[in-house]
Amino acid sequence: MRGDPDHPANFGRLCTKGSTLHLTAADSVTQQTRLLHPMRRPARGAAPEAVSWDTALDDTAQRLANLYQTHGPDALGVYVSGQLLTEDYYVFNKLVKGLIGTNHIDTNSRLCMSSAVAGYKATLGADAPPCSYDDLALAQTVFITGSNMAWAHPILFRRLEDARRTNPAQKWIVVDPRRTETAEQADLHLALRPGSDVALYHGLLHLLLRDGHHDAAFIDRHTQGFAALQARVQGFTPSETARLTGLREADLLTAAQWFGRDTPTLSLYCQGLNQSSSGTDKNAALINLHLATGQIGRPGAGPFSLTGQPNAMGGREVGGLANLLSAHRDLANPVHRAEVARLWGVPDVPATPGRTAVDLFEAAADGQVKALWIACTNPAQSLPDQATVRRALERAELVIVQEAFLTTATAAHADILLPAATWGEKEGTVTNSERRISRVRAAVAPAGQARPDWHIAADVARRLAQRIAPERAALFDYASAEAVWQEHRETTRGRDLDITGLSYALLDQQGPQQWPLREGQPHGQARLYEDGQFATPDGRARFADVPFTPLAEPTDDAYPFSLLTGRLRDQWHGMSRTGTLGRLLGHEGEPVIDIHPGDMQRLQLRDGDLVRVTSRRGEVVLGARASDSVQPGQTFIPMHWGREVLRGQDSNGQPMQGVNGLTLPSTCPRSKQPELKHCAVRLAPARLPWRLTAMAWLPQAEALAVREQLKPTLDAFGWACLLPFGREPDAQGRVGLLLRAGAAQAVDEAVLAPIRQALRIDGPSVLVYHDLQRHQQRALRLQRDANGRDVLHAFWLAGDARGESWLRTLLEAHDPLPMPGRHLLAPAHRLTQASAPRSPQVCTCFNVSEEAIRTELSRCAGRVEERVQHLQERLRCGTNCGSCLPTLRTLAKSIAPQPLTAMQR
Ligand SMILES: Nc1nc2c(c(=O)[nH]1)N[C@H]1C(S)=C(S)[C@@H](COP(=O)(O)OP(=O)(O)OC[C@H]3O[C@@H](n4cnc5c(=O)[nH]c(N)nc54)[C@H](O)[C@@H]3O)O[C@H]1N2
Ligand SMILES: Nc1nc2c(c(=O)[nH]1)N[C@H]1C(S)=C(S)[C@@H](COP(=O)(O)OP(=O)(O)OC[C@H]3O[C@@H](n4cnc5c(=O)[nH]c(N)nc54)[C@H](O)[C@@H]3O)O[C@H]1N2
Ligand SMILES: [Mo]
Repeated sequence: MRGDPDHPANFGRLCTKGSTLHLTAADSVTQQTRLLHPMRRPARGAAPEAVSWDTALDDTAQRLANLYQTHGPDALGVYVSGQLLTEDYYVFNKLVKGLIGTNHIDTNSRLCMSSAVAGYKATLGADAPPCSYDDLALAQTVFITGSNMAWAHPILFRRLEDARRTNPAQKWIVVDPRRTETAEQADLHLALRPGSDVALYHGLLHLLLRDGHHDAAFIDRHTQGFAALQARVQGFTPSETARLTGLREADLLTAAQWFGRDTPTLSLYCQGLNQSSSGTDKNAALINLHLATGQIGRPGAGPFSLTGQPNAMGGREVGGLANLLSAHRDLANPVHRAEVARLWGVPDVPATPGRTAVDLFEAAADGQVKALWIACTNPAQSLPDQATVRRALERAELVIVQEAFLTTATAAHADILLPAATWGEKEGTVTNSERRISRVRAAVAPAGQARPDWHIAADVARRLAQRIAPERAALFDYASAEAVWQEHRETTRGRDLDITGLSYALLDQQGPQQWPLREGQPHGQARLYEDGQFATPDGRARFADVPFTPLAEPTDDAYPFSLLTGRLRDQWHGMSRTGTLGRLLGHEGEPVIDIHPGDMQRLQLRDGDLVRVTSRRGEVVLGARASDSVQPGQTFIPMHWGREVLRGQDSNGQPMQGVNGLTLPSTCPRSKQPELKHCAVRLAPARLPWRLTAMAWLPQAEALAVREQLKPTLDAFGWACLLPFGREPDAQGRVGLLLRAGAAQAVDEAVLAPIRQALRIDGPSVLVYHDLQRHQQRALRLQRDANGRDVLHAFWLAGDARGESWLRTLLEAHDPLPMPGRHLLAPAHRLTQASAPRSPQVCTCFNVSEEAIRTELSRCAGRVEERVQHLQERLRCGTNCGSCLPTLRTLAKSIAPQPLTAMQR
């Protein structure tokens, strides 16, 4: 895997997930995890069986047609994804609105960007990020809010680091309740109270006006609605704002001063704003600051919403949401509906807005929506309030899952599984945050019988049309992805995102282009609104006079802790791909919840203890970790930990649903984006004294299949997690699998024996110690190396799992054992002695451990940047994707060089 040095967004840089793609797309992984052919489940709960494409497509179309004829078009719901290519998205949208005749198509972008869309439209008049990535280098103040760029947009963050290196006067303000790696590097970190953004932005506007840092001429000439907002922010005095946000007045003053400088100010923001019951207001209140200071439409300035998924922008462009139509048209607008109907060659498109993501699944849980067709998203992991999602998937009469991987939580509920080709196997286009359209090309053939999503959607559409509206079958006769794209291009004519000047050929010849790019124009537009003309009927931007509203679910006596959720550096959402690789689990290897050290103490928790996290909707058990990156009263669980990795039975005997079993379905009233970032929880030590830890090196061609085989068993425990481990495969190409579980009482041998067998910790080469009375089992799989010495290949500690860290060290080292193997069967408390846990991995690309970095740093003095450079030269860490640079810098700051000993000198 190599980046494209000529691509104007990344200049060849890749993140850890991209640079390991050749490993996660390797045959050994694909054969065990990908959905390789169409499948159908003979009955709910039964294993799915392979069928031909023709059978799968006919069956899908027939069952959709039956439900359509019995219950009408609104009984069908389609749920797609910002990871589809623009062409895929376009066909799905036309299929639902132009053929079925319902607007029940929504996407996971509802969980991601819909507040950004609503915020832009409410203020600037159109859903268009006005900035360019080049602005990162031109800004003098960078206001990063609700974004952990260092982890979630690492390539852009590298560009920002470059910018500050070139221009040391550039100031970074980071607004985040947590001290993230992004916040660590800020010149000013505003650790605001969760959900208090609107109060903060109003408070900053108050100060900007008070100190005369606003741009009266700009307000006068190019905006509307200032007076009402001005009246509102009068109340947001520094002391009141400090009270509402929990910030210091002095910090508010500094932030206002830096924001209000005459030099360009750029805001970068993401889910800390969007995923909120006041998501639209948060977005709009931030944009207010740019309008009031005239910080928009010029180089280095503007409100720049960072897009989440690779093609969330493309999805917005084709109007693939329940309230939108092609090319940024609005469903509510009869003229827009007529235009789209004409373009598609259908009499009309339905007027009633469709159900949005959360609502769609609630309607399925209530029995109103009977069919769910889910493509390129994993709602049984990523939607809030999983108990409802589960009911929806169980109650729906037909669940179609169009996926690349068979291993997702949603696939387990599918009646029909349609195998999709994935990135690198398909043709099309995507659009990034700076409105830049890139071509995506196939590098390899699709795995198994997988097909491109647009192709599958068009195939189903034609078959469905034959059954419900034969005259419309021809609407889906596309010869290629390019043909789909050309139709999409035509819908943009005369719209704000007009791309009539663009073609696949032009993209191939001249590389990625920004929209708008109208017919006859030589290139696209880098910045919008440079002339102060906004996309509103009178050309004036609108100030948003929005109230400050508290969180949907504030903490209280019953649920006293605030739970925040977000991303990890090396994982992608439900982990269908990234979770297959031990190397990507080197940074964060197991599900844990971050809790403030003071709270840990009060709850009598120590690092690694199990904690039961309970919200009004569900509970989950996971390890506790003391961390002062969260404030007292706050906790953090990465969004990735779903049922794919974290399982077990809750205290009511129900299967635990991962982090989103806890989160709540409240949404922003305007954008309908759910408040995935916050809910109220209570914490208690989880009393599961019986423990199991097993780690095994297994043949690469089997390990992931073993994991799939074991998953259903894991709900027998009170808590269990099952993950790959190991930076590299061992010398024989084996990869690691780690199982941890806990239970209130000793677990039956009938449950345990098949697990041991699956992990190959049984048979003649295994040393076993069983203490039946105390329910202790210890077992080791050893293998003789070429020199006749024993090497540890797997261990199993059940009952009492203490001592595991030492065994783990031996197992990961692949070294011959320092003592006879039977000594390792000694009781746990003796094993725990002398355990030296392995140093965590810092650089994923070059596999560099923290210990190696500490050693190297102890040998070199100098300024932080010099020491980091030294590390890069010596160990290569941080020279590929750069994701570990913030950590390297932190280490370089904190580890003092050791004076040389006489001998070294
Ligand atoms: N490694 C990795 N990168 C990714 C992804 C991934 O899965 N893994 N996913 C991609 C996608 S789809 C998306 S949408 C983006 C998301 O990118 P980000 O939004 O940057 O990532 P998150 O970690 O979800 O949330 C950002 C921060 O919001 C903070 N926050 C929580 N509540 C508040 C609040 O009330 N106010 C403010 N100001 N901040 C708050 C959280 O503490 C968190 O640090 O990442 C993209 N990039
Ligand atoms: N608590 C909490 N929950 C969250 C968030 C949070 O911050 N906190 N963030 C939310 C956000 S912003 C987002 S974007 C969502 C993401 O949530 P999801 O969309 O559920 O996440 P992914 O795991 O990316 O799901 C994409 C699926 O598509 C499959 N796939 C990959 N390529 C293809 C393809 O080409 N075609 C098809 N058909 N399938 C393919 C993958 O295997 C994967 O299962 O999660 C949301 N949920
Ligand atoms: Mo997202």
